[in-house]
Amino acid sequence: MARHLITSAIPYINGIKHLGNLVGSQLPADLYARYQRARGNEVLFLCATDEHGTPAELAAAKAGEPVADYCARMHEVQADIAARFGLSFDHFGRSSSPQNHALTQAFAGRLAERGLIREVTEDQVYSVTDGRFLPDRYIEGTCPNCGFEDARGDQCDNCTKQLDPTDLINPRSTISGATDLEVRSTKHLYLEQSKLKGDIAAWIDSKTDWPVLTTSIARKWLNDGEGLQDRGITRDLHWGIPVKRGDQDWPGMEGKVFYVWFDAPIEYIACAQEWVDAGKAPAPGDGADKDSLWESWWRTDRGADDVRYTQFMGKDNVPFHTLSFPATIMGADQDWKLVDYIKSFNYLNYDGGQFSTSRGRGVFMDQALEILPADVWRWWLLSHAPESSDAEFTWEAFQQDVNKDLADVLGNFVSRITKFCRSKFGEAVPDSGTPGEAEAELTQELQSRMDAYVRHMDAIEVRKAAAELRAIWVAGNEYLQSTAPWTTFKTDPEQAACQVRHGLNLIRLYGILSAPFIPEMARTMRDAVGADDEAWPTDAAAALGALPSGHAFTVPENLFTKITDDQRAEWAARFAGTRD
Ligand code: B3M
Ligand code: ZN
Repeated sequence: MARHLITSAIPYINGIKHLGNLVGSQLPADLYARYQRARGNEVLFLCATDEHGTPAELAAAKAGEPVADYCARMHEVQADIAARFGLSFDHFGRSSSPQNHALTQAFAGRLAERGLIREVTEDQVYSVTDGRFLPDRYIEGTCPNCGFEDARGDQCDNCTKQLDPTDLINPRSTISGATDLEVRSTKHLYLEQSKLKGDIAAWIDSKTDWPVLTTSIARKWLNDGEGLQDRGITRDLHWGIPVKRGDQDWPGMEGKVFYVWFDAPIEYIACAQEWVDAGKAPAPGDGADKDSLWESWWRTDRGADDVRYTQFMGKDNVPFHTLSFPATIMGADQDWKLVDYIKSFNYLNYDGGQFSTSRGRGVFMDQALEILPADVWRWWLLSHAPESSDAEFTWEAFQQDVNKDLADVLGNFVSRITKFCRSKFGEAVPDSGTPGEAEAELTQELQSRMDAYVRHMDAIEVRKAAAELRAIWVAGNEYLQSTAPWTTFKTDPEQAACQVRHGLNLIRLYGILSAPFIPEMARTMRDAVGADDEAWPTDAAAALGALPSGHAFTVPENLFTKITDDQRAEWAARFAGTRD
């Protein structure tokens, strides 16, 4: 039994993710976790909410709630939606957890001990009215270059000139509109990543099996002009993890917090502790302590050397996972596990443009579930995962694809075979007839496709795996079409019984093979044929004879009702604009 640690990029707390976010991290991570579990491997699948940073503070202020309350509430909202999407996290944690506070502070202390942190004094804009330093993008004013009045502190969107906040004419706070801004000096901690550049470059070079998307982004950041820069890991904010050296105060750092991108990946580790503390981990063996339960996943000196760790994320998160977080891990030099494989994704676009959280453009996770079951989305999104290039969601393609795959091919197959059997042989697997050439061909095709499916799933080639699964469904449909038991029955009922028996066994096979993609529909299929053994089928011939004759089955509800043209038009209109 192999051990798989799997994490998805942790979604920001402020707001609900759109389907483009979902298909770029949480959904493929879930596919892989479900697959590895189904193969009988040990899996720890973790995700969490990313709760710190200015956007969380601002969203809470907008909602009129204290930020801690806002985060607690939104965490529950996201956890609920994730569960309804069938995302099978072993734990859905919070980057604001006490475990992550302690661990983040411990990492900072350790990095300082290793001589990798220096203190830097900087000038920064302070808003007296807001009582805080303002990040560059929360300052607006008139562009000195083109006169545009809403230029941001980091860049003018009108003439694209890169700016410093101090360049702006009549600068104001975008939080309050206040104009009483001053430049004050403030001290920050910098992680000296540049000292680790050689180690990180060698490590990336050793990852010859990684997706090109992942390594090309990493190399670009390592080698382009600026290279691996030291980076500030503290901020002048109220909400976040207080800057400490382990559990000691850090002189001069009072009132400051760690930068959100410093603590967020550390939450991958803290989340395993949260999983243990929530009582979800299996009981420790004799003489083992509680810490060993999470350390055996995360510390190579405590048993994690046989763990394979896979991360999933959108391409915009790749630099932080290939450079910054590894710099934290390597810099600490404490046998923490480094990631073994990073699966990254391009973007999914929406109907001729981009999904946009700020403009509410596209379909968001909660809205998706209001109109269709999770499996329909799961199937379409995964079978169109933006792996080799950006992909595009259009309502026409969506309607056409899911109607064909889930209704015409899969749903139709299940319903025809069960209904026909019930009407001619009753609700039990019939026993008679001898398999012939058609059955031999079916077995052969299934065997080669099942092998390919497993190869693609092992390699996390999501689209290829989906295409192979679809072909496995099609093979059953074509078998049914060509053998036509309803015709056979008129002249040779025994032969028809044999065909039906194969069909019922195919439903069971589909109920297992399809589960990582469409867990609910897969369960419906398994329940219909009373399949309780979910062991992963590797032998097609054995799988086609798994259900004994006389074994009872039922005719299931329609797996999926087709999307009508009216529905499609209604939804296209509903999701074109701004969400309220
Ligand atoms: N929260 C960005 C995002 O949601 C960020 C990922 C953190 S992963 C440690 O896409
Ligand atoms: Zn300008």
